[in-house]
Amino acid sequence: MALKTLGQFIIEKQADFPYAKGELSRLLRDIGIAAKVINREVNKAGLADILGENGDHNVQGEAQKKLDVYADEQFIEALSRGGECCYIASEEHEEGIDLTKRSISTKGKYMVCMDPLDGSSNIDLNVSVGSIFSIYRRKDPEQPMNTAEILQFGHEQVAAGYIIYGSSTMLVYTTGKGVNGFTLDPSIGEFCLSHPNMRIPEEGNTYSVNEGNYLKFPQYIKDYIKYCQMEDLATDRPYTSRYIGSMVADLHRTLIIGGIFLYPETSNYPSGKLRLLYECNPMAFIIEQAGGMALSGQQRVLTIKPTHLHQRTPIIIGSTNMVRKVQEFMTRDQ
Ligand code: AHM
Ligand code: MG
Repeated sequence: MALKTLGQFIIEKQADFPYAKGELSRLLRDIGIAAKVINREVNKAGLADILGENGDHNVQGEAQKKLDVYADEQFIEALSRGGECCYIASEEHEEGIDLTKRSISTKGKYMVCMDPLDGSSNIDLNVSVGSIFSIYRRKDPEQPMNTAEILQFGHEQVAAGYIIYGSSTMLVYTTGKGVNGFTLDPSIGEFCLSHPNMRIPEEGNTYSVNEGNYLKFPQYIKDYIKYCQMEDLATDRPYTSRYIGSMVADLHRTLIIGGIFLYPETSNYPSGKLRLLYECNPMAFIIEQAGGMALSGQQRVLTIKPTHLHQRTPIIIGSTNMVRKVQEFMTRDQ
C-alpha cells in the first residue's frame, strides 16, 4: 500500500470545509511541522543539555530550556510564521498571545488553544508525553481581535488534535469528519496515515483514574470505581486499571482499545484539574468524533461556556457505554 503523508491527506480533505481556501490546511501543516521539531527534542530528552529545570545552564554556559518551554516556543514560531493564526492561548502563558499586535502582521482567521507539552512532569522518566491543540475560527475576521473571541463553546472547534511522543510518535486529529491518525516515519521525516477513520469501541474493560485521590472523590465516582473492581463474568469485570498520568497517553490508549478516563472534581479541586480550552475540549471533540462520549458531570464537555482561558473542568470520557454507566451512578447519587 502506498504511503499517504499528512500533507497529502490534508490537501485531499480540503474540500470538506465549506469556507476553506486552504488556510486551515496550511495551519494544520504548520502544526505538523512544529510537532516534528518538538519530537526531535523530546527524543533527545535524556541527553544532558536539554534536561533540567528552566534557568539552569548547560556546559556552554547557555541558559537551558525545559522542554515544555521549548515546545511552546516552537508552536508559537510555526503559527506566527504560517500567517493563518491570529491568536494563541497556551498553557504556558497567563494571557493569550495576540499575533495581530506583533510586528508580523497577520490576517489569519484562526485562533489556536494549545498545551504544548502535556504531562511534562513525565519527561525526565522517559514516559510518553503529548501536545494538544484546538482550533477555532474568528466570527468576524474584519473586526480587531478581541481576547474574548477565543472563549467559544467546544462544539464550535473547527479542528483539534494531539501528538503523542510515545514508542512511536503519532499525530491524531479531527476536523469534525471523523478521526485520523498518522505515525511519524523517522526515516523519511513524515507523518504517514496509519490509523484511518479511528473508532473508539462502545464498550471497554479498562478504567483510568488517579486512585490516590479516592477519598477525595464524590460518592458516585467512588461507587463507579467499586463497580469496576467487582467480579462479574457477563460484563468482563473486574476491569483493568491503567493510569499513566499523561492525559494524551491515557486517552490514546482509550481511543484505540476502548475504556474510560476520569479526572473528576475532588474535595480540594471542585473543578477537577484539567483545563477546558486546551485539554478537555480538544480531547472531547476527538473522542466524540470517534464515536465516544465526554461529560463534565451531567453536562457534555463541548457545551460548557468558557469564561476564562485557564478554566478547569472535571472530565469523564471514553467508550459510550462506560460513560453512560458513570452517569447512572451520578443520577442515583443526586
Ligand atoms: P500538566 O498540564 O501540568 O502536565 O498536567 C496535566 C496532566 C495530565 O496529562 C494528566 O492526565 C494529569 O495531569 C495527571 O494528574 P495527576 O498527577 O493529578 O493524576
Ligand atoms: Mg497540561
